[in-house]
Amino acid sequence: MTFQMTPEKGRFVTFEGGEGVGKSTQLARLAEHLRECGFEVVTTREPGGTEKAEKLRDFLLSGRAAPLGPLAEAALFSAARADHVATLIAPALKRGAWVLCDRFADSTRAYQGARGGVDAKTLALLERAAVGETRPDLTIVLDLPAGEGMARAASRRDGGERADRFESEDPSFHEGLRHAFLDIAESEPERCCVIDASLSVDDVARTVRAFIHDRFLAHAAQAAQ
Ligand code: T5A
Repeated sequence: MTFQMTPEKGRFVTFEGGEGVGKSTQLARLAEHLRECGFEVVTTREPGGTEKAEKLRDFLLSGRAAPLGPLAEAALFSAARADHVATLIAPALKRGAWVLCDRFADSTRAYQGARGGVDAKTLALLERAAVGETRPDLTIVLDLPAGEGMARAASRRDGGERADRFESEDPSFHEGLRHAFLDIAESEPERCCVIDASLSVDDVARTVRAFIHDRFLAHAAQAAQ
């Protein structure tokens, strides 16, 4: 189905969850589907998405920021996010594009907050400064037992690649992350939907598409008739 109408403003969809749950895979599948529907789609990721933010990504994921502690890491993720929002995300939304982002502010809440121990008030201040009004319209939380996600992430890495800063954390850290994302989704049900990521790639993609159509496109299709 092709949608002839251009939305009055773009849609901002984020994918969240633990390591290896299938965020990148599902983001690519949704982007393909939305492009087939006739929309402009911008795909991006965090940390990263802009030249400056990608430099911070290298620093953070190499583990060189780890000795500074979770508060400093949260500040660096937020600095990368501020540039990403101002330079890429907000302008794309303004011109009516869909922006699909692999991780966003919920990852800071889960990794540096729930697991790193940075207090919620401090994180809320950093989030407000970095994100402003550019908040996701929908966050898809892919849910999978941590062991399965870590096994998927390990099988994706080629022989020489090492686990990064956060993949190297112990299993209890990753199981805690899973619950942190579920807690976020439970606290903001109007923004978040949780999808069982243990299903096949095709089944998860179908479920994601169904959420997108229910939330955004059913109304657009009716209006276009
Ligand atoms: N971080 C990030 C913070 O600590 N704070 C922050 O604020 C932010 C933004 C980013 C790291 O930074 C941390 C979190 C992360 O540790 P990253 O490299 O972007 O690092 O890591 P991830 O986001 O975890 O990305 P991954 O690539 O590891 O996982 P994905 O994207 O969830 O999974 P994907 O799609 O690459 O799939 C992994 C493997 O599983 C297969 C795929 O083919 C692939 O081989 N797969 C499936 N297999 C079976 N069934 C399915 N349904 C499958 N779906 C995918």
